[in-house]
Amino acid sequence: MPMNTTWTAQEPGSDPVLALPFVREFLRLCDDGFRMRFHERNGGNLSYWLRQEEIRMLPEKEPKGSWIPMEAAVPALGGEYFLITASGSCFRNISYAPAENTCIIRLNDGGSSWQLVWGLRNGGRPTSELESHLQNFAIRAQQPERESRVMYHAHPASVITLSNLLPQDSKTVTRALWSSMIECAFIFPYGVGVVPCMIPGGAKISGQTAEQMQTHDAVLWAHHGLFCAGKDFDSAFGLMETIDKAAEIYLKFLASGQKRRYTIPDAIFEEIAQALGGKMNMAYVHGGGDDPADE
Ligand code: 2HA
Ligand code: ZN
Repeated sequence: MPMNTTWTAQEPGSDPVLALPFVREFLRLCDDGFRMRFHERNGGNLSYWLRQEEIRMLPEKEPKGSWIPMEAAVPALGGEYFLITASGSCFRNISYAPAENTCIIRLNDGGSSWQLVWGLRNGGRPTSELESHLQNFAIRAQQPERESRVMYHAHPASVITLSNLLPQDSKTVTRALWSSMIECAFIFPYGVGVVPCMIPGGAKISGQTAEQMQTHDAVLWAHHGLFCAGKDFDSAFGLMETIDKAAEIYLKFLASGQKRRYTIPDAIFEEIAQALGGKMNMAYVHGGGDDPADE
C-alpha cells in the first residue's frame, strides 16, 4: 500500500463517528503508542471489536462497497463489526486524520469476507495483520473470562531484542519477564507465547498466533514485535507497557555483565497462583527454563 504524503487534520466535530467513546479511546491509544516509540513508520496495528450497543450508535450501519474475501475465515465472528487501523497507516497520523487511517468493517455471516462501513476515505484496506486480529478475538471468545475486545500489535524495541538473546521458547521468555519484576506475574499470569520468525501478514502467522493466544496473554513474534490482547484499551495498552518495561529491566540486568545473583523464588510464584485462584499458567510457575542469565 503506497503511503500518502499529505494529510488534512480532521476536527473531532466534523464527523459523529469521531465523538463515539470507543473511537476516542482507540485514537488516544494510537497517540500513546506513538509517544512510547512502539511504532516506527507504519509499524503496528490496532483493532477493537464493537459491542451491540456501540453498533447501534453508528450513524451509518450499512456497509458499502464490495465484499472482500479473507485468506482464512473466522465463522465465530460472522456479522460482527470491528474498528481497525488501515494497512500502511503510520501511528503518528492516525488521530490526526482518522477517517483515512482507520476503518470500521463488518464481516459477512460466514466470517469469510469483510465490507467497509466507515473510514478508508482515500481507499485502501484494513491492516495486513487483519487475520491475526480476528483469529485472536475468535479464539479468546471461547473462554468467557479471557474474551478480548482490543487487539494491539506493536514493535517495542526491548521486546524485539529478547528474540536476539533468548531461546524462542514461551517458558523461557515468560520466566525471564516474570523474574524481572513481581507485578508481571499478576499482569500476565498466563505468560507470553512465542511464534518463531516468519513473514508477517496472512494465514500462517495468524494461525500460529491464535494457537498461542489460546493459552497466553500476549504473543511475541520473534524479531518482529508483540501482540497483546485486552478486555479494554487500558488492559491491552497496559500489557504492552508492562512487557516492554520488564524486557527493558531484563536487558539492563544482562548489560550489567553480571550473572543473576538474586531471584524471585518459585514459592512466590506459587503464592501468586494461589492469590489468582489458579488462573495462571502453572507450567511456568517452576523454573528450569533455558535463560542464559542463569548459566
Ligand atoms: O502494520 O506491523 O506486522 C505493519 C506491521 C506488520
Ligand atoms: Zn508488525
